[in-house]
Amino acid sequence: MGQSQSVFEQDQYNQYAQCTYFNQKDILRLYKRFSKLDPGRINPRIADVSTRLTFAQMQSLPELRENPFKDRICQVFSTDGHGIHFEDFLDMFSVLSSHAPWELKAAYAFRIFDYNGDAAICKADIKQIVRNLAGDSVNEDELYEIVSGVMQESDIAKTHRLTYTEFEHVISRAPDFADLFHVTI
Ligand SMILES: [Ca+2]
Repeated sequence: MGQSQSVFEQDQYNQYAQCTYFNQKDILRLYKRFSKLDPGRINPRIADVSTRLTFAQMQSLPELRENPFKDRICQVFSTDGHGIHFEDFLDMFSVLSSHAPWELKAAYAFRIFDYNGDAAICKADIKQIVRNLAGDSVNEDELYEIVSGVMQESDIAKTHRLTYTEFEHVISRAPDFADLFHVTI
């Protein structure tokens, strides 16, 4: 009975286990969850690494539903920018898992927060981050104050944008940061 449950070849499990923080059992469990998001197209007993879930399907996961950065998380983990196939799904859960080190989460957070993809966190990015976190409770003046405050304090090199090192410094002092990029599977 055990063999019929295996779904992936042993080599495949080994490869996934090497690239993630998961063991074979976790990987199988995640595959079941992946297939459940689109049961009409994905058979939970047959390995399918090409079918892509839509971002809307992904965001129905309780782990993402309430996350203010769920759109960006999907975009960053999507290999093709449009959908999430199983390996993207596995990567995402691995980075968000409690086993992933803070530094890895921080590196992904940098990509997630870099809305315009210029490899820096600029004022426009910070504005968008605060908007996502605070919603309409912050008005334009307050937003301006927050962005200026972050820049004044953290833009050490005075480039009007935060490099990765400067960004790491900001989030290392933000106690809620880890909660945004942490799920339990
Ligand atoms: Ca940017």
